[in-house]
Amino acid sequence: MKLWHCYNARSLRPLWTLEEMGLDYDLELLPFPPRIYKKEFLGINPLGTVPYFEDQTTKMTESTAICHYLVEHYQKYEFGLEVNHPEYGDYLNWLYHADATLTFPQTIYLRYTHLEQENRRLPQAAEDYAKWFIARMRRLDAHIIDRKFLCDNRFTIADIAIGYALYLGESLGLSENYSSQVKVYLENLKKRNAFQKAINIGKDENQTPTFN
Ligand SMILES: N[C@@H](CCC(=O)N[C@@H](CS)C(=O)NCC(=O)O)C(=O)O
Repeated sequence: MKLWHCYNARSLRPLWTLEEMGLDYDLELLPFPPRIYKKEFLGINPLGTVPYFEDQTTKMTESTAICHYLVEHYQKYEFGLEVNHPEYGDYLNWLYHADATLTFPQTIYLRYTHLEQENRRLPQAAEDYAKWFIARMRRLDAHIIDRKFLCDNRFTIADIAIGYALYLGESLGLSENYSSQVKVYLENLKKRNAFQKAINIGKDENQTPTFN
């Protein structure tokens, strides 16, 4: 298996998952954004995005889908839920919610506050999508109030998928508006050994904006 990763990018989801599962993998670290600083990467992944992942003939570009693939393909159900589990629908919903609902508005915020050149920055768009992100956390706020983990009272890749979105929001300076229960949930996830290992991979070579 091989994963292409940029420090702090969404490829942290599969990297954290690989570390939790103790699977063997090769890693290629890329400068961010690779489409500018590592143009040959476009020959491997024409989207130019990370994560990019290969496992024999399997080639994937969606961070949460790679985590899901690892659970299913390697039968690592201690990190996921099987289809006949009563919370399976909820589990899938958190997996999709993580990127489609929570990470998406943050990328607009990031683009118009940090990544664009000064003269193309859009404070109004950034502010609106920061509010959008916080408003979309209502479902998580209600769900996590009496839980330590999202599904089945145990750690799963749903926590990795959502936890990364919360970690990115924190890196962007948006976490002061998190509810107290979400702050506690995120702090607990960040204490995990596999997370601590994964977040430090590539730190020294990092060319990614720090976001802070
Ligand atoms: N939906 C994809 C999005 C992948 C993506 O857009 N990754 C960003 C980094 S977080 C990227 O590679 N951006 C580089 C670019 O847009 O050139 C996922 O969840 O993995």
